[in-house]
Amino acid sequence: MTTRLTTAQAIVRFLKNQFSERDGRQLRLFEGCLGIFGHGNVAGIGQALEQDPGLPYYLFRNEQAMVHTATAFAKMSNRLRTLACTSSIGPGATNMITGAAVATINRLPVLLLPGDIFARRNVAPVLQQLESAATQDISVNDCFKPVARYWDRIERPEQILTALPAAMRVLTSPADTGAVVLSLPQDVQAEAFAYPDNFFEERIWHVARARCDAQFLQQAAQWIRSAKQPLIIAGGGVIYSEATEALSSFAAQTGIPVAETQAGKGSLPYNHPQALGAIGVTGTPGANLLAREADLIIGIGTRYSDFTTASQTAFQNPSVRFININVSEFDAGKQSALPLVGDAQMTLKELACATQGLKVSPSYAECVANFQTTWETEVDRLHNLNCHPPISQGEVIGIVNEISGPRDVLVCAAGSLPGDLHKMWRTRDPKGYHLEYGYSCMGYEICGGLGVKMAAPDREVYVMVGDGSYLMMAQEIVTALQEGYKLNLVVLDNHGFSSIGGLTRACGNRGMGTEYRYRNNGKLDGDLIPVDFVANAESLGANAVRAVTRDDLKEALLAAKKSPKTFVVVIETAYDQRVPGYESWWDVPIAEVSEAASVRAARAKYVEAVKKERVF
Ligand SMILES: Cc1ncc(C[n+]2csc(CCOP(=O)(O)OP(=O)(O)O)c2C)c(N)n1
Ligand SMILES: [Mg+2]
Repeated sequence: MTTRLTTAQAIVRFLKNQFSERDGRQLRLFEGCLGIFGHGNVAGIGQALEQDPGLPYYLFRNEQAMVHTATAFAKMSNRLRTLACTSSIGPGATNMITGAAVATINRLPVLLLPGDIFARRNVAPVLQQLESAATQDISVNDCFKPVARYWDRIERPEQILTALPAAMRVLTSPADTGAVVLSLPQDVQAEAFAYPDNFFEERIWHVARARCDAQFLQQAAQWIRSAKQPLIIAGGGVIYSEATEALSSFAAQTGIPVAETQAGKGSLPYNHPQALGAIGVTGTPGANLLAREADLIIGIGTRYSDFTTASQTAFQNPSVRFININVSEFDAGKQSALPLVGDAQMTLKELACATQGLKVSPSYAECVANFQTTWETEVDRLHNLNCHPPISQGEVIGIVNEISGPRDVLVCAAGSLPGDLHKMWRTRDPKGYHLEYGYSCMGYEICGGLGVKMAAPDREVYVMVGDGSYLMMAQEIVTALQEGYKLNLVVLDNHGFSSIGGLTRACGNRGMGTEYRYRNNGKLDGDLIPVDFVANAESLGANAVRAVTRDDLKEALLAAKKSPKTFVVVIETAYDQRVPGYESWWDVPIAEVSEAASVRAARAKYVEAVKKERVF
């Protein structure tokens, strides 16, 4: 039996019948399709979505933003669900490239369906087509190739019979997942074909809990038994695998302390006896000092980014060894580790059995406990600096943390906030801390918050966003209002880039181009440019208030909590009242020659610091 459908109609019918399953729990793989229509998709995918409401359509304002929303939705769903994204050809398509990179780098599944130029070719160049004198087999959509985990161009309607299952496999593979791009030429979308009916039957994609090699597991248990100062680094994989309880009992059973990456924050509640908090460039003193001395690192679900390894200066014990638990062979092999290629939850449970009776020494356990107590005192200090307005960013974090509920979700991505949040945010729920820090993409915050809210409407979502990121991408506030998803947005206005401003000064420079100022005598050092973020948010339809003092901020956040509609709190924060770094370093190369003495001094320090970088 067959049914004649257009390629686009067949794609929509197929997508609404896909499910994921793990641990007996079945979910719709695609909760809907986000999009912006143009001539490259409106008569194809657009027609199909209008005809078949089984895959709900959500109108967005910017294609990059809609991919971030889909990515955040997938992250909040522990990669078991996602959203599809449809765009027109040309700029609509290329606007999605940054979003694809965010998804792929963070190992999160999104399905992108950019329109493409005519397969038929006779009417070329069509509006928005990139021409090449050397080939007709190229379009701007080829730019997706390096940022996609699967890329295909559908030149004939029957190609989706093999392309879609391949795409689904990648999306539901914990090891291979990322952005999947199916380029859909405008004419092919509208072409009909007699598709076999069984292609559209409900299909369940089982997400396996892979078990690692049994011999490697025994070897790992031996290494753990002989270690004197072992340390666990929990990455995003712990949370995606829903291994937080297994990690909590393994840490409690063995006494091995746990440090968290940005994606792994929330693996343990902040007050778990073995929790050391953040590690790396934006880490706590306890995590970083123990990493420096550790003789064994157990990395779970981590990519070992430079922020985690402090640009490979974090692990200074000459005989340090690594055990990596990871679903991806690629990540498991990093740091020349003993690779336990498998699911985090499954492997942790097996490792707990293999290390029964093992306990770290009492002196090591005491050291961990001391670090924890001292750190909590430091966080309290930073939360309560009581700076005169403008207040400090640390105080804003403390107040938002205090007013948000234990199951609420904090969302952020770029600027100086991620580092301060990584250190200071007291996470109480495995899904309570949502940082996009693989690509640290300015603009992810608000549309990412929308994706989180779509995935978990029963939780309050707090988006903390710098003025720079807000100015880059705030327009999806309109989409949140359109869909009735309520967000709590906190805009921290420090008139520019506190993060990069601090960085450029640390490199010996004077901060050119890092504050929002008028041009004055040829330079960007005039008065501050006042931007009325309250009026801006109100003009988009949100409720908005300005807070100045700590009390104002508390009052505004309580009003936001009660508000049924998206609520924006704007607060000016001190540009240079920063949370310090603790026992870490980040490799940002300094000019080797310069006319400025400050740059030469920074270079001299840099040359020394680089010597600590290790190759494993
Ligand atoms: C899309 C994008 N462009 C540029 C950067 C580099 N960058 C990182 S932080 C930052 C400034 C962010 O400003 P703001 O949001 O106001 O945060 P603040 O630094 O003031 O905390 C820039 C430009 C980036 N991460 N993402
Ligand atoms: Mg700023």
